[in-house]
Amino acid sequence: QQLPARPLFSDRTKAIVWGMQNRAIQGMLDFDYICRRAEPSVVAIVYPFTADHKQKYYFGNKEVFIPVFSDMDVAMRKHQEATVLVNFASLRSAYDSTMQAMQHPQINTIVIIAEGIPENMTRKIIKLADARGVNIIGPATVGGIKPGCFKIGNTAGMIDNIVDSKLYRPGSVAYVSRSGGMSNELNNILSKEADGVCEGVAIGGDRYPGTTFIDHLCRYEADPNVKMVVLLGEVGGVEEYHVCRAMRDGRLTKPLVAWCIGTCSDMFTSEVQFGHAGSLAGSALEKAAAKNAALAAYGAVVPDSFDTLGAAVNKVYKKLVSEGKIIVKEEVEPPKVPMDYDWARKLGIIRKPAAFISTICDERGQELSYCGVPITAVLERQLGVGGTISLLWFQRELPDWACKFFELVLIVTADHGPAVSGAHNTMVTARAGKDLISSVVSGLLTIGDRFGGALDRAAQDFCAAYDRGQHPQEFVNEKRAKGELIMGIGHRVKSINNPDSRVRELKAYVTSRWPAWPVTRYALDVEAITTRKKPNLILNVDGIVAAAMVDLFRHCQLFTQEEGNNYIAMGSINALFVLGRTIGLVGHYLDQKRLKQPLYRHPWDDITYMSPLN
Ligand code: Q5B
Repeated sequence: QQLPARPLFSDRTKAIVWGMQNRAIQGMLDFDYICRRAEPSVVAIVYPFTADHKQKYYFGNKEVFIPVFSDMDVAMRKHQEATVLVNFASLRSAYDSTMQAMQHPQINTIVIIAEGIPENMTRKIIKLADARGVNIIGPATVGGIKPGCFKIGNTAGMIDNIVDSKLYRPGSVAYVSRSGGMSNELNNILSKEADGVCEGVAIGGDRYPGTTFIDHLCRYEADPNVKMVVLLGEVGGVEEYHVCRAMRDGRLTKPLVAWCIGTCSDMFTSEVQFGHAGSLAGSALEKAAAKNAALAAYGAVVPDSFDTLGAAVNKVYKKLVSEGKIIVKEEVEPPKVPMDYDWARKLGIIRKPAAFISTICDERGQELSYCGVPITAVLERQLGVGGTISLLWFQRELPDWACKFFELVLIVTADHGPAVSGAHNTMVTARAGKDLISSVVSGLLTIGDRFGGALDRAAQDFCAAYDRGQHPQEFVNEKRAKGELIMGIGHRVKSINNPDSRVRELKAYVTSRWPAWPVTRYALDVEAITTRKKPNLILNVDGIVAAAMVDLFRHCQLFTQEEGNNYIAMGSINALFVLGRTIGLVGHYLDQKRLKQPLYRHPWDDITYMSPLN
């Protein structure tokens, strides 16, 4: 391919990037900023796997939005100022996207990053590119860089590396290499041994690169800002001989320092494939040593080894300076790019108070852990739902009898029929066509003092009365005198004549397994008094769980009294009912949906209508 003599990139070059390569794009914008470009070089992103939207980046410390298009044709139409496509498409889609991009005459340069594109496809790309006058850099390349103007994708690495190699302003040396990694090395060498890079391109490691050494060297020849040139070739291929011929014919006249990597291939008894697809010597001519000898023979400065490449560059550079062909310019500090928060934190140079603290679980490592216990251990040790509650709610491993109690509570509170407030609300909501979460939440929101939410206050009241040594009769009298209901006492349908088997089971469990249960005893004494007044004023399910939990906190020897009181005050006992009843509410929701129940409308004859005027 014969490249035009005009430069590929300027400080006004605008590019479209194919692929959601956020880091690479931010890297390009950071480069633009330290080069003092007036505007970011990336104008649009093409990514077929997302809806059109805008993606946020930084230009210096200003936030900018770059539009993302799912359709390349739309991106091209809306951003006709773009002349470059940086194509991060995978090896599977790079061919199609490159061919599509070449249908748009606005695009004059396409950089193909993907490695492993089948060679027959690359050759088709090159054929069309030749016909359309499009410059292809790659495939299998990191790209290239033109200091002060434009950076392709991830070329030259992170911003501190770019600053270190003075890539924010043009130098006098242009280079062309195959390898992207080695081009980074060249950026460094040229900033130390000369006045830095004027332009550098890595043509990529494939056997058929879209553009070759000679294409770029001819461009550099025509560019008055380029005073000397570096060529970093490698074993395999014959591209370097085209360079020799051009030197011989006088088409390349600028001082050229050249080295072909892979001279060590002679030490192997068989042919060795180096890193790139193209780096395999098919004949003696393709060996690095042969190519170095030819380059030297045609006038290139060829060092003894890669180690002395820098010294060779320095020698040529100094000569050009002494001849007045390179005027050393005064260094100007580049603007500072604000460091990314994540990177600064990684380097340990900033600290910030966390917005949240979490002490119950950690999902960041290899394995999720509940309060320090890996999830596999929770399973292996069969800690069960009760053990999981013990870890996640109470941050400690409670004894087996306590964990089993939690499970028992969940079972007995899971449901108490469709007539109770919570289930009723869930069913009405489900029948109004709402989703599972809305329906379940509407049921949960009915939980309160009168229905399923009396546990915490029952625990507080029973234990406070017990602690102050108040006789149960006095406690009942005091409550009556204050006009207060006793939390945990009373039931709409259950009574001493129709006992609540759930309470019976819980009572049996607690009295047989608890090391001590004085508060439960106290609550039962209260029940003995209230049921004398009315048979339905029994210790209800809320009351028995509440009293048992106080005894659990106090006698399992794993909580201080203060910790236990705090857990009650925080609402942890009500939480048991909430969790248990959620199971039933989900059941009621599914039941209504399964039965395809219609919208519920309460019958008029069940409502007494009274006008305030009557
Ligand atoms: N009286 C539970 O009341 C209920 C009294 C009392 C002193 C009391 C009531 C109550 C405290 C809160 C509580 C949890 C509203 C209940 C649950 C889960 C459930 C539900 C289910 C499930 C029932 C009649 C007479 C009046 C009252 C007096 C009533 N309670 N005195 N202390 N605690 N309890 N909630 O039947 O002289 O005639 O004026 O608020 O523990 O929600 O299955 O349904 O699993 O889903 O409507 O089990 O006890 O009685 O209010 O008409 O009162 O008894 O002062 O006396 P009732 P009321 P008087 S378990």
